[in-house]
Amino acid sequence: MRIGIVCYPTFGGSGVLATELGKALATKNHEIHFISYNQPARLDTFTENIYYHEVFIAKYPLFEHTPYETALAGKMVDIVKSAKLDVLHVHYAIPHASAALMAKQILAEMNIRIPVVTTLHGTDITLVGREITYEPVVSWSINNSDAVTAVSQNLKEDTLKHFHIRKEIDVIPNFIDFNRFNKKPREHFKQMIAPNNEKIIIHTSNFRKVKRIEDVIRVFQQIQQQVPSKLVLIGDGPERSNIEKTCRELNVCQWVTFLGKQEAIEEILSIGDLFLLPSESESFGLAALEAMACEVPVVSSNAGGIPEVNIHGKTGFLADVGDVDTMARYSIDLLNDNAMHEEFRKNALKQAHSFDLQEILIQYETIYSRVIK
Ligand code: GMT
Repeated sequence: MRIGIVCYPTFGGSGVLATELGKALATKNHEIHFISYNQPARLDTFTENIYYHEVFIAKYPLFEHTPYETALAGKMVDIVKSAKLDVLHVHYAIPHASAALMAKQILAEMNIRIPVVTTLHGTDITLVGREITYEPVVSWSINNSDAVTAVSQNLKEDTLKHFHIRKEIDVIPNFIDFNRFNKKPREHFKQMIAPNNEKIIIHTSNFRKVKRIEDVIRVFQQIQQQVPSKLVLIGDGPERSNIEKTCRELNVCQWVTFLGKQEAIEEILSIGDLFLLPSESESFGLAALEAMACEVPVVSSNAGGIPEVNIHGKTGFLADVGDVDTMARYSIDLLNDNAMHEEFRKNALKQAHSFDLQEILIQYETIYSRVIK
């Protein structure tokens, strides 16, 4: 199939997932055309069957805000025609889905049929999409897409609850590529971070408020008082200076390492003993899945779709959003009990296998075939 993938090019979960999906589809001989305003972060090497088309946004003094949606729709029209695409798969409703539907209508007038598959990722539904000005556009885009997928059952339910939806929504969860995400022997690296064999706690995100990274620091402070440990923070974003401030206030700076944005997250996860994800809202929690694939148990909040990934008492523990004390208690118990920790490591890996890329890929291919027919 010739598939157009529209996504955000940034490090955020939806862009990462869309890029990895395209790369995997290309290995199965599909022709993939990425359309975005920048080269997607994980599209960093030349790969056969993959093309990248940049959306150029013409500037004009009249525009206080550049009309990205219009430029994107125009680009989609162009690529559908020139590359003879069979399907457009847009990731994140705003503004990708409505732009794709505009392109679809323009193409229909040229007697070209292009089905649109929309994948909902989370904040397009749970946060920004609910804004009173966006809601009617998001509802309309979902109802008029040829197929709609949500990355968790919880996100599907949230969508049905908060929008006016007539369209069937398929749940296709996030996936993991085990060729990349697996526990690797990285003793030298562990030695560098934790020279006295301290436990290594990891959090990775885009450092936005919704991730509640201050809770990560508060949980870690309590862990540190009971268990010799180090905290490794991967990523960057708007909350960075607040987090540094919290570290200073709680007097934990000496045990916290900020690694910034990292490409090879799996290398760092490989030396982890525990992953923390206390998010306020999380449609799925790809970061937790990546940790579990590297055999790292997870202590998380029970927000959104996280309980579909992290199983309480098996692969880690869940607590209410903001319940730092309970998260700390679970973490300390787990880190102090070698047998339980070993069992949770194995369970985490086993659970991660239920989200194997190869299986999930087939589900997307089935949807493409359905809408192309
Ligand atoms: O939360 C992020 O880090 C980015 C965000 C996005 O919109 O790109 O990720 C969302 O999509 C991911 C991939 O489907 C999910 O795994 C994340 O849970 C989801 N984030 C939220 O719902 C907050």
